[in-house]
Amino acid sequence: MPTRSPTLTQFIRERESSAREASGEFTFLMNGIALAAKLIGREVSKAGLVDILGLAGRRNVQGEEVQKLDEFAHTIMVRSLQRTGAVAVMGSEEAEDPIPVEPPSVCGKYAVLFDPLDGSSNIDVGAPIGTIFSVHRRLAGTGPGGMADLLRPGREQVAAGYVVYGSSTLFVYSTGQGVHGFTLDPGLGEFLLSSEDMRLPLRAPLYSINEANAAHWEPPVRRWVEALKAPGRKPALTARYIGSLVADFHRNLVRGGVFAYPADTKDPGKPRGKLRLLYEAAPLAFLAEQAGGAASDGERPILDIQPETLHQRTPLFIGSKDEVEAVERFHREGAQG
Ligand code: P6P
Repeated sequence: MPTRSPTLTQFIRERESSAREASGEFTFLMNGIALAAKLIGREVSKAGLVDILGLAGRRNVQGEEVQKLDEFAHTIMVRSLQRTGAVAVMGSEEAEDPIPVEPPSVCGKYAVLFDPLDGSSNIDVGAPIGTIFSVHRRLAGTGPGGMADLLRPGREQVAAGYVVYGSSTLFVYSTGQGVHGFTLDPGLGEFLLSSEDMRLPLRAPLYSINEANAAHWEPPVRRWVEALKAPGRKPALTARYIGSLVADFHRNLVRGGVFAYPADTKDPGKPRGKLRLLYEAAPLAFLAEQAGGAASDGERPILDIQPETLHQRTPLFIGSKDEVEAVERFHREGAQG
């Protein structure tokens, strides 16, 4: 008895076969990501039981302590993508350099960037964490891909999505034909369609920002946040901040809201803020625009930024369109002094 809701694979085949070459390579790619999500989710759900909590005793390219689950998630993503036969090169938050797909693995036509386990600082407190992925078609050529296939503006993505490992495991993606959400049925081991064509409400009922950094923000950001909290504002906003980008973004996609991680002067090593462009901001910006929202670095759409380095950071304002447009206005006014 087929399930009433289509599985992720069935949905992709129904939607994608009309929209791209019928090679099925894209379906293999998405199945590979979904398999990695199931494997990572299984370990995340056991994190408290198995000795994989705590630090792996080394620092990643970002200079951050690597949690053992980060390492596991990275390895699972690399192996699963290599085995799809659909990928030419990968970029991972956990790897300084591009990871070309080389024989005996079969090289495919996609370049994939990912944050294997975002929000990992929340692993040992049971808060939701996630995987974020961004898919480009490789530049012309065959054989293993390289950095040029990865350093692409977000506008060129052919797909993007994320997985939330929370009270349930959710898989949300878009190929430019709307944003669709799936929920893992652990008994079946399948992601089943749970939210078709998700839309971001225009007005934001909530804002999500780490106000502990307020003293380090640029003046336009401080003025924007003060306007969000102004007495008499209609509708009054509430504040929600989980400190896990995927969880904060997903809540806003479902309820409406705006999330911000601005540039700040707190860490001289991170003048452009904490979040990364290629495998955090750009994929989520793709989803936000697909859902009728917006994403900006305060001055221009995230999707229009031409990346220069694999791990470059960017300020991020993302979610309900009205508020993203408002923060850009504050930046323009600020520039006029
Ligand atoms: P802060 C998690 O470590 C992360 O990279 C994102 O998931 C999250 O949005 C952000 O950092 C939280 O940073 O400085 O507010 O703790």
